[in-house]
Amino acid sequence: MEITFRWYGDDDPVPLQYIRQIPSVTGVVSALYDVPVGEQWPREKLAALQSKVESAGLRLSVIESIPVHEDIKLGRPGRDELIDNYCASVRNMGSLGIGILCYNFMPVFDWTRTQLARLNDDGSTSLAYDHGELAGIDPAEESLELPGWAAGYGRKEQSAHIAAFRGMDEEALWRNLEYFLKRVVPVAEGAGVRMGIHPDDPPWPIFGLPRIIKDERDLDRLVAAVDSPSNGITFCTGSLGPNAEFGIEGALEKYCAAGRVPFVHCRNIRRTGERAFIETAHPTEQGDVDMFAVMKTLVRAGFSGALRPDHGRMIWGETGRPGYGLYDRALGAMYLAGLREALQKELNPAARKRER
Ligand code: DNO
Repeated sequence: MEITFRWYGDDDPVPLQYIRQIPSVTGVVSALYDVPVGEQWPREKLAALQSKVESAGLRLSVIESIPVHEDIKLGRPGRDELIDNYCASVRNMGSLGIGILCYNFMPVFDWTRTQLARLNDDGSTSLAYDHGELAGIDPAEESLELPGWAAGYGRKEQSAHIAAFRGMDEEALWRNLEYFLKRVVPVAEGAGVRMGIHPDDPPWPIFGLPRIIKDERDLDRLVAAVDSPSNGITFCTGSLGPNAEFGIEGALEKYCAAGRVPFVHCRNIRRTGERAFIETAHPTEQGDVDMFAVMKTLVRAGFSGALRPDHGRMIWGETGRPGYGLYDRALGAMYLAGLREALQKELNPAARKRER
């Protein structure tokens, strides 16, 4: 199991050198941020990213994400060409030995929060979500700044997309996801790339748009859509956790046993009401996700994929990209590394022997 850290490229206020200094972190999760959505990712650009990461003494372990063009999600004419481009990008990743791809199939908006800096008692700030507050937000409003706001599309295009998805039911979105997977997954398998869909975040519909990767039933349907180890899940505890009904450990155990979890996002949240939560520091006692149980499930399963600390709070006066500062995520990485060592030594005597 490799501990990784997300890096947003040269514009990231957190340099690769700092990531290298976090004990136990060996892998980087990144992407090409300057290729327009829908176009092929050139192999030489990916290779340049990879060598930059490697010259900092790290490994480019995961691509998060190659965005899926809205026309694919809408099932519009033209999607076949866009899917061909997607396949070419996946092949290029694979040819460079980058073996994990995280992607999502959320219409228009990726992850969404209603507060970017909610003040905690200790002076730190957290990302937070309250469905009641979202009801008062008009996504066509220009002054909004939400972290998962669809980048890469102009306002007009975005409003047109919203209108198109509002006329679509979940079943139609499923059919478009299945169409996409049936074409891309075999290519990924051939290229040695394991794809992991990111669950909808939060795990319910927002702004009247359909969302389909919310719970265990959805994840079951996803893995059944194409029977391949390359058709997997990015198991994000903080996206699935806001739904109190979701049994994190049971589901994680099941999908790991099926070989469908290439990548894990460890994020803790505290539910603060019906469809409301705040993002907390990583340790179990800080939130509603039992991080010890998550790590125990992974160690027991012999998980060999990548995991990363997910969103952190802003602490020690840090400013930066919401959820993606250095300090709290680095603390998260250390905590996860501590759990991993303790669990591996307890549960895997062979590893303990080697340790001596
Ligand atoms: C949020 C991230 C998501 C994720 C995409 C994957 O912090 O987990 O933006 O990268 O949903 O496509």
